[in-house]
Amino acid sequence: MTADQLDSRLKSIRDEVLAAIAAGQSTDDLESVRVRFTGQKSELKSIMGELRALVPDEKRRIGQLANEVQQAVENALKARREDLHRVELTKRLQEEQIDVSLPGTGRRLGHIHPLTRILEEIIEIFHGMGFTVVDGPEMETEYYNFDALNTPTDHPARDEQDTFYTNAAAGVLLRSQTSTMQIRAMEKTHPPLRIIAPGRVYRNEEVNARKYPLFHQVEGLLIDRNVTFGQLRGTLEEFYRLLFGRELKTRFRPDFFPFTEPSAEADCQCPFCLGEGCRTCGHRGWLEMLGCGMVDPNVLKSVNIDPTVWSGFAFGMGVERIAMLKYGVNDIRYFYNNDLRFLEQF
Ligand code: 2NM
Repeated sequence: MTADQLDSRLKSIRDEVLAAIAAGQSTDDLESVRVRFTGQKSELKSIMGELRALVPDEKRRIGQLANEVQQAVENALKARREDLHRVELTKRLQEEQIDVSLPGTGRRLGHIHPLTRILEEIIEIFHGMGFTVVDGPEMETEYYNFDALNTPTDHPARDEQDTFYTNAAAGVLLRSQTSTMQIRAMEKTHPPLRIIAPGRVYRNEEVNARKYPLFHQVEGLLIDRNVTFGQLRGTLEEFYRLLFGRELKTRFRPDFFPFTEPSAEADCQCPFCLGEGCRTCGHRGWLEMLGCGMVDPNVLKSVNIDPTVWSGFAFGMGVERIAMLKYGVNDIRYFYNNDLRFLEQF
């Protein structure tokens, strides 16, 4: 090309690029304009190559024009890029605007089930008196649930009417008490021994306000030399005191359990009326809290503990029952219905 042709070509390239830059709608657009018009394979680059063939004067004139075009394109790109960047930023800022004064998306917090809470409280109290927790299977053998606990084969509790037998194997059942764990602990640990066994137990009973086929028990066991009924009383009184937050009298009424002799129901003075009589205690002034007694020598023998050296006391309580008394709940089914109107009160 002649110098004049190059001159007019450069000018038309300049006009074309500047128009393309002005028309670019994004920083991406600008980048492709830049590559197309000023990149290695662009016409501008090849025109620069042709300058060598010109005479010095023309070379200077056209070279200068080429530099001016190059400079103009760069300036235009830079300015347009800044414009577009500002537009894009403003758009983003607008789109991503947040109103910090809006209320947050509330997250509903759950909380501990009332039964778990009372269970933890009971465990904590006995833990403070040196009892450790033992835990074990809910599916048990007749041996651990009945035989080792001195329960004769013809005892009504062993009836299919009362206990859930499984078809896993002969004599495999759902434990009806957590004393199964006391037996397992005594088999493994030499006395002295101080344990509580909290957990689920199962009894085949018709559901009503006070009974549910699944419930929770905490059973306690202390084995040592020369254990007395007075120590049992002291332990239970301390339990009532910490559970209800005040000093309360205890009352024993004779009862019978196959695994203790003598056996008793241990009541405590009603913490709500202090014996005056109120709705919670059914105007009796006393709350029936738990069963207890001195461990039967036959139970100790079944786990090879010498009853002439060792003696002990044991007790067992229904956790639902205690929760009902403490929280004034009059129907055990509330604990299992999962009705939030009930659960949220705790
Ligand atoms: C109760 C009442 C009285 C009891 C007995 C034993 C064991 F394993 F030592 F024989 N554990 N728990 C016991 C005694 C349980 O529940 C009402």
